[in-house]
Amino acid sequence: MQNLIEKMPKAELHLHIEGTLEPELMFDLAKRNGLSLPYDSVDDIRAAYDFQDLQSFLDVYYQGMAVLQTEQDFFDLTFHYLQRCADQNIVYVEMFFDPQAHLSRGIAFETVLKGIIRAMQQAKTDLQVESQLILSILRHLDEDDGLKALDLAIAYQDYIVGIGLDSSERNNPPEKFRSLYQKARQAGFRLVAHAGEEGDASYVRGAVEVLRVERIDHGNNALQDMKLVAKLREMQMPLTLCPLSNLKLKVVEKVSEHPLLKMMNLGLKVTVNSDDPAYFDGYLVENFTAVQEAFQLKPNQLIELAKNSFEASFLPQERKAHYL
Ligand code: ES4
Ligand code: ZN
Repeated sequence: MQNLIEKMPKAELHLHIEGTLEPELMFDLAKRNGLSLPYDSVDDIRAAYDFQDLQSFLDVYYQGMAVLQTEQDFFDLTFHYLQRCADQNIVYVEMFFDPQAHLSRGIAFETVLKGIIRAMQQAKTDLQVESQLILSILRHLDEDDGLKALDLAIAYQDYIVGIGLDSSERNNPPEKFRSLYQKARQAGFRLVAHAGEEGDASYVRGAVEVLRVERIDHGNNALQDMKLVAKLREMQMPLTLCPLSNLKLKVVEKVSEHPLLKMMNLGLKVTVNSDDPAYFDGYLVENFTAVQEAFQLKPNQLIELAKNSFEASFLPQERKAHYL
């Protein structure tokens, strides 16, 4: 079973590149940039990754990314992650990045984008790992701040496939970004949004009906509304589930209480993803292993999850077909 999980070709669709910053690299970059960290050692950092909820994680996540300053830093971050992909037979990945979290620290958009893109190009030739970028809007900031990020995405549209929505969910409902998503849709971006991680089912409904997304990131709380579930099934709306993230942020108490199997049995199109693997104790293989062990998934179910990851991707149809 472990062999199947490791060897089958997989796509990852819910991955924050800033959430792949391992403590070792955080220390290296802090040293290179002459910054001091509020931690004494790598072990000290790992010990601090004890989260109570989404916000307690986000506070640490935004602080961690302060070490990312130069184009080379963003290259190193991204290339390290894409090397992990090669190790785990992840052949295709759609990565989120959070430009507003860097712009607010005085880091230019071009610095961030150039470093990430150079790593993506090198990984394609050297590692045979393909990737695309999704610019994610920070929902705790106002829509005008997001619109500035969207304008940058439009200026560099050749390098960015889609627009997403992340950060603190509660009290920042999808409706807050109605105009931004309309503009992004008119510009031709693919659309996704985090919804139903800590927000209730109405946040998932809002993402689908108001933002008109093509994919929901998380979506756990959709199960509170069975009419919505019927609609998601009808639409075959993909949900990018993140089991170890949900465990670490106490969205679920145990992996066995994760909605993944219930959703599969309801006929929903679900995928397995790692979210912020450096913070949540596992990359994609570890997420697959956790749900296989919790639910005793059969080989055909593991294969279905891997196929879903390609089907739900923004690859062109003929490229998807190769994996289905
Ligand atoms: C995130 Cl787990 C999660 N939820 C919402 N926003 C995020 N940004 C990075 N990780
Ligand atoms: Zn996420």
